[in-house]
Amino acid sequence: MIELYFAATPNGLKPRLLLEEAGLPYFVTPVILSEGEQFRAEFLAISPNNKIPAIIDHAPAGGGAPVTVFESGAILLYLAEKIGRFIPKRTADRVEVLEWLFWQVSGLGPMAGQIGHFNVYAPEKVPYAIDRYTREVARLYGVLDRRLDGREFIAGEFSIADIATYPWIVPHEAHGQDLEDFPHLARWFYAMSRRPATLRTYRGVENVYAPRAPLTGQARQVLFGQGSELDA
Ligand SMILES: N[C@@H](CCC(=O)N[C@@H](CS)C(=O)NCC(=O)O)C(=O)O
Repeated sequence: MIELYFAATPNGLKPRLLLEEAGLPYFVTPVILSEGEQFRAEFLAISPNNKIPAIIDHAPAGGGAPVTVFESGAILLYLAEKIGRFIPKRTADRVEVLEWLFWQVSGLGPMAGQIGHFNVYAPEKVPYAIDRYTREVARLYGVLDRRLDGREFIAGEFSIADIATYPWIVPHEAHGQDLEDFPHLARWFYAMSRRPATLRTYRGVENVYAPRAPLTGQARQVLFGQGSELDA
């Protein structure tokens, strides 16, 4: 059984989407980020970067002690390899999936996260930051739009590249993007939205930014006030 340390954020929803697609048995351990549960010692032992998602595989392949994994990209890869799905075996096909998986976790996710922060959470409007990150996310959407021209999925068959990317397109309005500007991306996005596993994953998830807004001063400090020392 897989234990998923989860909050309903784009990164949290990625492994849940995979688990739903795969039909793998799992249970959720909620992590309330605004209350600082990500800084608890038990959680840090699994996820030293104090971020969700993380998993514990209580029944790893071949037996042995439970396996813990943090970082959404590593989790998707671990689970895909465990079940032998959503990641091709052939080297050339596999590397394409990995390219787009890494593109998502190192580019789209962090940049969209920044514009989400400045549009939704920043206590004042910072025009330079809003302009900088809106443009960068538009550039990334453009890259993905061109990639999806003539392709049903991001890399070959449906894969962890699609699973990683979809939750970061869901909040496109909060990211200042209009899908009408990206027709190939829009076609892929609406097809992804209609998949039964997507519908199950997003049941009850209205707005990934809503649960944490408006934030109390204490929650704001927990989420955005951390320095190098653990002080939560
Ligand atoms: N690179 C990480 C990013 C994870 C991440 O940013 N998680 C956020 C929620 S989407 C989080 O746990 N934030 C809590 C905090 O920063 O204290 C991944 O892909 O797993």
